[in-house]
Amino acid sequence: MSSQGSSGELRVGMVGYAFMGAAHSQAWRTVNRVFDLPARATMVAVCGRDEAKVTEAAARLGWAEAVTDWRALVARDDIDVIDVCTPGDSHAEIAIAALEAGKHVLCEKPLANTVEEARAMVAAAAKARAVGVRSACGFNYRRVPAVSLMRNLVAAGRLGAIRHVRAAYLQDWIVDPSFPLVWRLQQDKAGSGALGDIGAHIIDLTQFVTGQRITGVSGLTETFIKERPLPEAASGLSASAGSATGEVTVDDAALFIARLDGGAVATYEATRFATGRKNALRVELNGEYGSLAFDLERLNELEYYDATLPAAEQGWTKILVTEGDHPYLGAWWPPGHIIGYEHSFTHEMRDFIEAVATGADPTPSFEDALQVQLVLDAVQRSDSSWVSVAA
Ligand code: SOE
Repeated sequence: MSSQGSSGELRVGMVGYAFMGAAHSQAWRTVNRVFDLPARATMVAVCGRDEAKVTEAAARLGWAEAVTDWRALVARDDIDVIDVCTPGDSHAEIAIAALEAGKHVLCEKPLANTVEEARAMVAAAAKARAVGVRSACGFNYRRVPAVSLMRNLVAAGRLGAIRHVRAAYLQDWIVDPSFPLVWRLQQDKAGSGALGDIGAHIIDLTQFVTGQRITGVSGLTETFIKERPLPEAASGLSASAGSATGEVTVDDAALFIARLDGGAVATYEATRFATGRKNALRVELNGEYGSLAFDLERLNELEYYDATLPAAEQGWTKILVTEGDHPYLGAWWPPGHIIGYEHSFTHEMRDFIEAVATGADPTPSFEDALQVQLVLDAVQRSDSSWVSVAA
């Protein structure tokens, strides 16, 4: 049976404290101040290998304690939740150990580096669920209010049958060939490159908003810069270059087409080489009664085309997703007052706490995240189906 603090308290231990760790900390700090929830999260301890750095991070991010041994952390009686914010190569080991120790687990995306690891995590989650221990994967963009609204409109039948899904996640932070070989560019640490890091987001998000699952893909991946300087120092997405170089072992870009089980066809593009595009996650759905379009760089808006209106009145409408009736927004600011990137994590913690405290399964489940992993794997394998154009 899972441990639990005094009634209504969830005592959190987080492993990892870089970019995602900071985003999660911000959310754990804020969530109970904004949302009225059946349990209160307490930030008990943050874990990292470097004692000086994790001690500094604990003070900066708001954790009561800094520790260096994650195995000891997951074994502690005063911890109810383990939040895994490490690079992908340690997700499976930490999450499985935590579940076996009866801790609820929130694990950053992508769930794992391989399908095999993801399957083992799903098996551990299923065993733990049988004794009331919960798990979820942190696909935070599901929790952007405009994305939730998109899903609600699709589920209400406003688009009818969906014909096209068009998704892209475009970044440009490694366009410069002298940008160092950080862990996100190393296959043994990250599993894959743009594909798993940001492609995973659009796979999850499109399946979430359409309610359809990808059944088949055909794709290609490319690594434009094959060698980069090794980092001298690195944290999150920033790093300084040393003089030695190393091989880039992941994709810089991944593109694929797909079929979904509800009959839609889809295109996906994930790249870190879209010069000028900083964090452009875009999804457009075209259905028989209308279309919806979302762009993360304008996350307080959702575009809607209602093709059921008289022809003379049809046109794209920009819905400002800033009102109290919109998902999550009633708890924040007065109508019209916009929110940003970090709020998606606060909403993630909100939903996680509510589910755990009420004995429900939080989403996306490890099973949902395994399905994303299977798509990533299929895209990588589909390179072999490439057909050359005749000379
Ligand atoms: C870096 O590419 C990154 O921070 C991803 O790791 C996150 O998952 C994404 O939300 C933003 O970009």
